[in-house]
Amino acid sequence: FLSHPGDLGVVAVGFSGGQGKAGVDAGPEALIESGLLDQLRDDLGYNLHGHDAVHQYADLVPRHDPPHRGMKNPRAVSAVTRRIAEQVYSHAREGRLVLTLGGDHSIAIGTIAGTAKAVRERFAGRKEVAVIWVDAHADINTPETSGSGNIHGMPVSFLTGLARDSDDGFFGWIADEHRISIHKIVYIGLRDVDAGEKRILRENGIKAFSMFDIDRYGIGRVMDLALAHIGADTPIHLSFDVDALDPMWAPSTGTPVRGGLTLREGDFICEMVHQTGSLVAVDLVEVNPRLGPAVDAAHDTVRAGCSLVRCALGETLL
Ligand code: 5AB
Ligand code: MN
Ligand code: MN
Ligand code: MN
Repeated sequence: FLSHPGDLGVVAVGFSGGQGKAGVDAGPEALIESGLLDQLRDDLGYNLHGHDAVHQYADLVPRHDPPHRGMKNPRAVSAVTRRIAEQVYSHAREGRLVLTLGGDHSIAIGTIAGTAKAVRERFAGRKEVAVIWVDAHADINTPETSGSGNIHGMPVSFLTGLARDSDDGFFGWIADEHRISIHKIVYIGLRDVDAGEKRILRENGIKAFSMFDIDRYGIGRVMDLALAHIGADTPIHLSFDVDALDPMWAPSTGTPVRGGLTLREGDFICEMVHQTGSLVAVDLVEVNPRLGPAVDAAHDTVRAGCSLVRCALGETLL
């Protein structure tokens, strides 16, 4: 397993403001306590950077944060994701693979903004990062199409520029260098997409493989098609929402949806992405150890999350 030693930047994000349920901010601590980072260092041989702290960003969360365009906690999420973008960028600029542990999925506004900027710089504007978004949900609501106002359901619309705001305090800090092309995102695992989101996906010709496609073609063909869509020699950011897994494997998450991926299918997605050799960043988000029906729920979910990360970082390939 020491055949791919490399530098790994770790950003542990104890943040839950992109949605309403407490506890998802304890996700990183639970993953780390179960030994994930030790495994990455001792068993996989990575050189870890920035792993000593779980960031809470308390200084960036205002006491009073009323809605803006229907978004909940907009100042906090904007400021925290802006800071995460800087953290991820500074790891990626050093040539490190970046692992971000969430936290709710709003934090991907920061992680992907950070890698998009670093990739543009590294390739002098000749390459753009591609995103593989593994999720039960499309997370592409605009503030106007969202029914909930929860920003964890909107990150892709801000990252693609479908949603914009001129005020720096409300994501106006997102510049062209932070954005991703709508043609370089691929979804896998979708099964709970809002009507407004379906329209956005359709009207923009966005590539998406739903659970229907996985049942019909199998995960192997779906991954071949997903990677073919991205194209070879394209840096890849993998953003994995643990709710893509069936609740049987990942019950402790804020918005579980039945009929999801098996853990093996999730691991396989991560292995295929690792095998491209083009991975530049991984997010694992929406692990909420405070939620779940049974006593073992949190333990199972954390264990599944650790497995996904280890597969993305190359553990299981020979
Ligand atoms: B998650 C919903 N589409 O906008 C919304 O967990 C759910 O990051 C969003 O995928 C789920 O509130 C966000 C109904
Ligand atoms: Mn989701
Ligand atoms: Mn999500
Ligand atoms: Mn490898």
